[in-house]
Amino acid sequence: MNLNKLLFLLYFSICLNANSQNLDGYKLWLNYDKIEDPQLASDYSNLVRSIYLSNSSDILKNAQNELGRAIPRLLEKNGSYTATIQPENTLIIELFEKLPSDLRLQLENDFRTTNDEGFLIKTISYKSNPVTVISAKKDIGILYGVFRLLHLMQTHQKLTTIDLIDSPKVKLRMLDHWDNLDRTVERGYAGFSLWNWQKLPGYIDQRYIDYARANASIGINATVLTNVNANALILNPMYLDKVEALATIFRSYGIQVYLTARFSAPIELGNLKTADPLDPDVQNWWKNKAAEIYKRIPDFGGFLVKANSEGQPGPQNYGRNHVDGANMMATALEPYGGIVIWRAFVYSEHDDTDRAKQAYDEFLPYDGKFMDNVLVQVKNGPIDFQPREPFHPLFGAMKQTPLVIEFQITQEYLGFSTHLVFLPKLFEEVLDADTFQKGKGSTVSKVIDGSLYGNTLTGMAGVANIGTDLNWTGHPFAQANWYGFGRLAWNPYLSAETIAEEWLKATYSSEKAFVEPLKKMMITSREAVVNYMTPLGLHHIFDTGHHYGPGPWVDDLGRPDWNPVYYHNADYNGIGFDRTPTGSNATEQYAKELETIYNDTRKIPEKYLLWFHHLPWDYKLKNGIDLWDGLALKYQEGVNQVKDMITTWKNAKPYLTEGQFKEINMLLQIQLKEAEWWRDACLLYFQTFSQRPLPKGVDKPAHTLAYYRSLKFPFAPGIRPQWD
Ligand code: BDP
Repeated sequence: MNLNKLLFLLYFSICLNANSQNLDGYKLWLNYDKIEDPQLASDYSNLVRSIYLSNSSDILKNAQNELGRAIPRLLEKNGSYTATIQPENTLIIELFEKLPSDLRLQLENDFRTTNDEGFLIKTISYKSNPVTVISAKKDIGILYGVFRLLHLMQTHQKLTTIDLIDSPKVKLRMLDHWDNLDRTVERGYAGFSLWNWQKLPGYIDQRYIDYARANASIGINATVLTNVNANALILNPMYLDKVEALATIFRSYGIQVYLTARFSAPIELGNLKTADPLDPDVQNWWKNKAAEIYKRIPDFGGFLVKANSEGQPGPQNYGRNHVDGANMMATALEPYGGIVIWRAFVYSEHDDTDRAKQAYDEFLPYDGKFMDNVLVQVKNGPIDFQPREPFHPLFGAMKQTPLVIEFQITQEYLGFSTHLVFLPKLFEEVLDADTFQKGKGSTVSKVIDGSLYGNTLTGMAGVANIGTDLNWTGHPFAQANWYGFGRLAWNPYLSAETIAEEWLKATYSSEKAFVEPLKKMMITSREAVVNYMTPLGLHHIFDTGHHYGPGPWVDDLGRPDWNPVYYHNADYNGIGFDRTPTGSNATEQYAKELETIYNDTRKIPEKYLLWFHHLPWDYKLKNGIDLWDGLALKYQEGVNQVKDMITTWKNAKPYLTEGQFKEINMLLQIQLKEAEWWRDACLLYFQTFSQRPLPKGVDKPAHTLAYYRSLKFPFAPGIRPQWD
């Protein structure tokens, strides 16, 4: 055999070993690739030599199924099970209350710190033999524990003396699907909706089960099946039958189902003349609807409601307010333990106040007025899921109302499913932000996990990026955003780096030489997108409707605050939105400590500069260069960062199959093209005001401004077929 052929075979076998099981990405981070390291393989084989696992419930059966799926793949042998707990067991998986008393005694103290969904994995001794125990208070904790153990194996951790106790810090860890009944997905870029309403309830797609498995593996325990721009039909018996079928599957993975409730449903479905929340017939309609739903789905989670926002009906149509509406629904759900999640994403066409201020102004006065089973869901920033926003001022300010933070996992404003952007970096920035509302250290995470104000109902929601694409999320790296959202909902204090590393190892390879550069690439990817789309605090300069590509010139939409020109305010004097006391004074909605910093151009972090200030083109940035030059260089930096990402990916080739390499390489090339498009279009447009040349180091635009302005995308994905 000649050397070339030998090298080829060697390369080929590395590729196969690197990722033989998951060529199409369907298996997500639940790959369970064979453990090649002989020592680890032998340790893990010892661990599963004799397993006891009770499987007396559907959830526990699923824990057993997962072990049955994973062990043969990881170790190329089956685990062996005993019917009762035995001294020879190497792995005992059982509820705390059912453990033999000498094991219970050893674990009692640890259990004081776990909550109902938590678990422990610990090596102790049983009848003088070492044994690893996975135990929990409830079945779901056992399932989470099993998934964690498998994750630790997948990521090649030493498990010989494991001692791990973990509980979720947030109660509701929720995916919001913006899925329509016709299976289109609003702002969805990964195909159609997973829910095949036509074939349900009779046909149970394997995907429903795999979706639930994937969610349970990262601790997600709630799913809202339908779009916030809701269709009342989902509440009809025909659809509830289908919802019930999904709920049955999801229940066995510890996931509760929620629905979006269209406020006008009593009119549309119940033939009532009004949906006024104070009308007794309306109240009864919702009470009966709740009874009907809970009869089918006893653990139904509740309703998510978008009301009086972007044309959706709501209590204000009847002269009532958000509290009236939310409490009316909460009353209907309360007997069954259901909850209402009421969204605070509101801004009005009748109000010319800075849009960034409106939700705070409207909702703060309601603090303390909602029923106990109402949570208010607030987007991470005050505008709308932009590549970068300061945190929403309601966090920390609303002290008596539990707030759910809403992140967007689907990349409406971050390059759809063609751009590699690792969102946990964005989520982390928001969660770590200090609101100062109860002194220093009052971070958004502490608001969300309830520790700041002592609320027990807590939640984190992510607008899902999942669809029928074979790999679920369109871009293979967008899987990391789903994964990372789940991990942060479980523990908002995790770092984005830890998450990137976990995901890379579970999905691709644990080789350090692969993980380290790719981790770096993932972490930088978020700053890259900010740089090439909206640097230095710019925001909402996207093209109309579909939000694909730049449209900073758009100035002709129905309401001022839908137009990019409203947000960047570029003119011959300068650029940026003045939100200080000389402008909209949105800074006053933050705690004094932050207000002072945000108002002061010398103190404000430059990443928020143009969010809060309108500044002249020759304003001197911290590095001494003019704003115009700095802005242009930031756009260029974003493009350069994408070029670096391409190089990193090329260097990772030995760890990838040809198919994996090619797929992402093609996507990165598109990302580069679009990053250049953003840079060129925005700079050419802003240059009409700055009237300054591009600084040295910034590439010359490929086309004219007129060309960029002429681009139209009538079939860009993700828009609702009809806007109500
Ligand atoms: C905007 C989306 C729109 C959503 C809305 C919302 O463009 O499709 O309906 O948010 O969150 O960002 O309600």
